[in-house]
Amino acid sequence: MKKTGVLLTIAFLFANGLYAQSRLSEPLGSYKNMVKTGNGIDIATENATVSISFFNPSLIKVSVSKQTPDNFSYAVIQTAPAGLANIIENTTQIELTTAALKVVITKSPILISFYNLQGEVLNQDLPSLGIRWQGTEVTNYKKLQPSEKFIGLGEKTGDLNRFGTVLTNWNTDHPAYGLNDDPLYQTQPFYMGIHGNKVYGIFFDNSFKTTFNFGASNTLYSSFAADDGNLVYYFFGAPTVAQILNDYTWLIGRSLLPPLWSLGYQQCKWSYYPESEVLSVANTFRNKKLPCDVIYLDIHYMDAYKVFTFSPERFPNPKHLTSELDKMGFKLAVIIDPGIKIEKGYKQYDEGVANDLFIKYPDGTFYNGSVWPGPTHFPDYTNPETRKWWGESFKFYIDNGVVGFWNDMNEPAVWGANFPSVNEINFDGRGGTMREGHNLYGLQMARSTYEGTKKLMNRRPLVITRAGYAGVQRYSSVWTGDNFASDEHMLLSARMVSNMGLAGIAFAGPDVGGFMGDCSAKLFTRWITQGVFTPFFRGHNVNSEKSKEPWAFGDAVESHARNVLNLRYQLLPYIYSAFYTATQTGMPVARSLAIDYTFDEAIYKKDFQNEYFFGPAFLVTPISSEATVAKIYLPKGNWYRYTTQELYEGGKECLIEVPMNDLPVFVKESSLIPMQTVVQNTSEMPSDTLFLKIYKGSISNIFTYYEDDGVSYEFEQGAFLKRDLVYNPAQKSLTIGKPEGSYTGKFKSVKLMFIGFDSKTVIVNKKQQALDNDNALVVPFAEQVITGL
Ligand code: MIG
Repeated sequence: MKKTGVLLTIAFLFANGLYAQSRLSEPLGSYKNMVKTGNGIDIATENATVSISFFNPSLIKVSVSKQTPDNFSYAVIQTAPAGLANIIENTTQIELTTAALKVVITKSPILISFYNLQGEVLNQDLPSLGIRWQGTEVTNYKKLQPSEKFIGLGEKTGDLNRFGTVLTNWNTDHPAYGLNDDPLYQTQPFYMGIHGNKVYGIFFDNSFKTTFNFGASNTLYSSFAADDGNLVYYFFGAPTVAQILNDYTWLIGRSLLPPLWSLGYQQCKWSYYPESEVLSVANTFRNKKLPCDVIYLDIHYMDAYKVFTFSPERFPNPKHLTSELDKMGFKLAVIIDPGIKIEKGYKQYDEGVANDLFIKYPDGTFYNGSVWPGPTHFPDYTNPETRKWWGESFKFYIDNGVVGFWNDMNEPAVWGANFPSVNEINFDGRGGTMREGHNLYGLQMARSTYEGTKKLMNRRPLVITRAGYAGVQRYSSVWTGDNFASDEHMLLSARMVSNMGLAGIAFAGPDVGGFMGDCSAKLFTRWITQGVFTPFFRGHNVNSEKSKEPWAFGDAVESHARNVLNLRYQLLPYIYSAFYTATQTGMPVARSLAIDYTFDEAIYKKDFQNEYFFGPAFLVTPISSEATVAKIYLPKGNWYRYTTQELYEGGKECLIEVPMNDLPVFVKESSLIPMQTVVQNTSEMPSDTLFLKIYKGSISNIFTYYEDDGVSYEFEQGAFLKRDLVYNPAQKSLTIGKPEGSYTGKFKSVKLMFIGFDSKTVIVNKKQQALDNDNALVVPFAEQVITGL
């Protein structure tokens, strides 16, 4: 008895001690030993392993794990080469130096600091907290730098500068989200910190629920935390936002070159049906001469909401529909939800069950959740077999002439909004639960859709997705989900889209006109104008409200819509070239001013934070619907108001008049803007003259002009036309560069349109040539130097 009592007491004390201990946070602890790994080092600490590896001289991976280090990632597509860092160890610290950065790791306790080669701190662990666990939750606390600003995290609401906020990543279907609501549909766990004249980036590659604190409720730190998993982050130390974006998109992959037709205007509604209504919408665009390329079918096209079916009543002959649309120059896109209706005899259900392709409970039974079709199973897109099967299923649509695939509800959304996190998934053979897989579901669905349709079509599909994770731009475009018809939402969408650009997603846009709520004529006017300067340009409408097609707001709005849609189509050579740049450097199409004016305080002000660049030339200053005068900010330099060609001096705020029929858009001095004649859709050929606007300025400028057939993958074999257009003010010259690639191109000649220049003549081929009354001159679109500007 006595003996048992003692043992019980010991057991009690022991258990109690552990219990007490687990109620506190656990630090990373101090250094035990270190090994060199070829591309970096592994440090054993008291409680974990810290691996540091170098992907390039300013891109460093930090991986902290209590268990076995795990290199699994659906985002990262690169590996670390060997030999980039010089490693010096002494009794108190380890120093790793590359051609661009110095990383210092103190030993007791382990703390990591990143310095530039001038010895200035870019980012460092907060000494008092460092990296710590609470249960499975792991957090890295970073010391707040003086006046530090934070930008990033992709598709989030809120302000451009995220200082003072906490943001969470847990992909969520959030209809009519509020202006500061969080989380939404996407997880883009990448941000940049800005302090002094320094900037750095951090990508926290962890797909569990993650939380970023940018100095909220405390004065000491910014932090990033994950519910579980290893603490794996990538540090970007290149000196500019543009270079960091280049490195980030190199690491996780860049945006695809979209089919040219997807850069036109797109019309959507929940839902156009039956076939006759779809054709009548298409006809209306053509009759009214409103350019448009794509029409969408929303969920009512299906038979009982079963994906990979058409309703026999509403769409008895889909091939007929797509061939009629094709004659009018329209492409058809259809919505695809992940949930597969539980119904014996339904092909996708039977195949999914037979081949074990759906998500399961731990006991091996299929998870059954309800969405539009009623009880459904959910494909496990982390299973390579499922991805292959899903991809091949698109043969059904493709045989019917569908070329656009709109992936919805892939957070995944389920009635009740609580997809069980205990559900098990394949994770490409590694295994895992939806607690880790939830934020990856949209990414893997988009991937399956893209890989399948690309293979079947051998032409570029349009893939759109609502949910995603870092890297989604490798497969898909993104729209900002269920927004609302309000000024605030229109302005928010400008921020969200340029924020997605800061996360490597070039092809993004909102529902123009607002998905929910009535849109006023004025709001629609402003929004369709803003849409012209948005990478992904689609009108959509929930349908319980008033119609939102460009003709639904009366004659005046219709005629304005025609003007701006015409402009969108005239700008396609410019826009397509901007997309090409995004595929090469990660420079987005909608460019936050934080890219080029990172250290200009004014751009972060609430009044100006919606402004962004559309491609290299256009500064867009979104304007609310009731405004007749607006206060805008023009960064340093000279600017031309696009519509009036009036010159403005930047580096200050200014008041501008903003009549409803105008464009709140400025052109940066020295810009080059290639344009074409208006077409009603992209299968119509423009005239064979390219229109090149050249804006006088004092800075040299290179525009990378890019063109290809717009639909195939032949550009990968060199079938493109690429050339630099160079304006050099010092030499008063314009150079049309040497063509690269084997594609001939649509344009035989180029009409040079000089804006802001005094000279009435230029020198072409050593000969003086007079400009016409509009200060323009037509020359062959061939390699040459024009001087005397
Ligand atoms: O539960 O398919 O965001 O664009 O029209 C709503 C119907 C499902 C949500 C999408 C929206 C789409 C709607 N969908």
